[in-house]
Amino acid sequence: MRPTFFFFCFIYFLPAFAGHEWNKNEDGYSLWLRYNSIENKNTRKTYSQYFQTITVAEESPTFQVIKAELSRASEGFFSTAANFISSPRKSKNVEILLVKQHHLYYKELSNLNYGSYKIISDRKRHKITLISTSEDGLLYGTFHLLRLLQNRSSLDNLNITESPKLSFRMLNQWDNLEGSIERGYSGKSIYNWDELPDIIDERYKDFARANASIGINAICINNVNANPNILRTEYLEKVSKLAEVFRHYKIKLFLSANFSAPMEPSATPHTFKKWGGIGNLKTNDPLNKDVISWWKNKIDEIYKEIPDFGGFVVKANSEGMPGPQDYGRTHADGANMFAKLLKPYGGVVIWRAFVYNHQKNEDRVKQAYLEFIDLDGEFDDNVLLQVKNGPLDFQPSEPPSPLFGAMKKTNLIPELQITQEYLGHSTYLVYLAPMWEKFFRFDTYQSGTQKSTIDGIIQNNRQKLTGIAGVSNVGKDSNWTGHHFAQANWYLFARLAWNPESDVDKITSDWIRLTWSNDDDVVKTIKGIMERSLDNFIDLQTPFGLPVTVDGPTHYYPAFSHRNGTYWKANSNGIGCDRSSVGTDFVSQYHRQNRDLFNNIETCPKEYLLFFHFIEWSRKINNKENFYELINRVNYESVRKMRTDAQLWDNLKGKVDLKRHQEVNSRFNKQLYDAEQYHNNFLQFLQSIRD
Ligand code: GCW
Repeated sequence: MRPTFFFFCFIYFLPAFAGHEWNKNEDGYSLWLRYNSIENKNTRKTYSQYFQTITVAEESPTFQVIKAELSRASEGFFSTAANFISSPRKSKNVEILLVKQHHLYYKELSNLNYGSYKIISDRKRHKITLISTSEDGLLYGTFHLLRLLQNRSSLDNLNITESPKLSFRMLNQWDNLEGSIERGYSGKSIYNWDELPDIIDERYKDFARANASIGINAICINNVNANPNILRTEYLEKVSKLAEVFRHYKIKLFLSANFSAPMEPSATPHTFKKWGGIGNLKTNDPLNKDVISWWKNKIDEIYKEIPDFGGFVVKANSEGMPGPQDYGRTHADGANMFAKLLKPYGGVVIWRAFVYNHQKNEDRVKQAYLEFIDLDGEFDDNVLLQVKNGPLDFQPSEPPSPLFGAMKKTNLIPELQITQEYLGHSTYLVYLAPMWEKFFRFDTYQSGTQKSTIDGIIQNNRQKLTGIAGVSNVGKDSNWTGHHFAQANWYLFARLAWNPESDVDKITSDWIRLTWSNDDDVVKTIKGIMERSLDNFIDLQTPFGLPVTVDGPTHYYPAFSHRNGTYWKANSNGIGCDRSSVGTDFVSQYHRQNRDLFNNIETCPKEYLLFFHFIEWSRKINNKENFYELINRVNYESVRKMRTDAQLWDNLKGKVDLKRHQEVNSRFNKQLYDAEQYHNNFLQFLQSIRD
């Protein structure tokens, strides 16, 4: 080829490729906040007519955040700087308004939950009005509006009203002070404790921004297996810097508190030479007056540093953590001690219900209920009891915890796990939407409530202290979550936290459009891969709801033989765990309708079959197969289906950006290899017990 011809081709085709989303080698850091250039000329023209001027009449740190976001979007979409004006009288085009009492929409908006907003547009005047009674609402509304441009929706004649259904939409980070993350698979903790409070990493802001963009408004920044040192004065100075960053994004900071902090040495000679502000008491008894006054001083100190501090998350008397029972007190005694001290500041205590004891001669899945049911009505009204979605421990397939139907007088908030502790870490592509959707729609049959499904129950708490927590999957990896697709679980969690009744299908499409592509075929293919991924995973690792088949330390590698006899058993007759009324009788912790459903092998949903029943290998399941044949086939097919989906992804080469495409491909390769091993381990195990 002659050089001039080559040069001509290069120049000629360059513009055609330059604007395509898939031509850029993105690393995933932008998450779903990609404001790529709008290629379609008509769309670009219509959108830019709306965006010629933007009226933001108020000034505050959060308004600064809003303006920065609009500027970034304007640069990205139209390659022009945003044109802000501050006088509403001259207002044209986009107008961002904090409504005051006399305003037309004031009444409507103030009857809705805090953080609500409206987006209204007028096509003829090319005018979009975003209004709310709070800065929070305007922040969320701004991201909503930009989402419409990102997924190329029409901006004409909008009439959107959005209102968050839960008040605390919270992330729990299991980050340790030395930089590791418990059950984290995407690098180290984002917090650089050694550098704080002097150096404020940009990532803190980007993290807050990402969370605000999907409505998260509370973050507990340290592991529930809490290191008491976070309560030392020197750490609180660092924490307050993070709270400052979060505040502008309307995020409240929470801390996990270690129940034994009062007894910690106030200063240790080596590590905390000049550090103080903690401990030295002889007891942690929550009814002891010195302990109470120690916590009071600590809480006063925290609020002096962080006036909008959210409160504490407490893991007590669970997996070796200290708690009130060490002193013969109840969980309510412990929680209420904190609640009373936090109340004057408007703080809350989030008490975890994840308790069990291997020493007890009782089916582990029954223990949390037995521990808490008699305490219903005993908790102060600023206590929120945080209950894991399932009664065992974040399994790929387990029934909802019976506590959601049972506790009537306690503020309950569910805890979901975004990080994939039991779901293939950040190696497997597993989209958790189907699990969470099923959880929210589960009917507890609790009487006396307007809506007895879990999404209804959790909206009914006293004084609107409602919420939900998700165990974060964020780390220092360049794409935040290790696997590019793990971003979807973070995104989906937050959107469901905003409204657990939302249409999951719609949110999934949104995420794909914002993160990968607006091409309908691409969206359809990716959605299929995502939607099938959980079932495939369940069939591979926890077929028919057989819980915990992974090894102890990693929760990743197969360990069927080792696990046999813990939460289920298998022998030459069959496999599973009898939790029916003639077994451990766990079923009786549910209301009658569910008890009957789960109790009967014929009606028990197949995804929970081995969770509730011991099934004989020879049991005929359908016309062709007995249970042994069925479980073998299902387990084998899971790997085959994963392979098909990996191929579908591979076929998208050239339709999404190259670097991310390749990175997902290499994770798929590892997933397929590991899945094959898992399947083989299962086959060997079956053979060994049937021989
Ligand atoms: O699932 C188990 C995890 C622990 C975790 C615990 C909990 C933070 O294996 O790593 O500890 O649950 O939720 O408290």
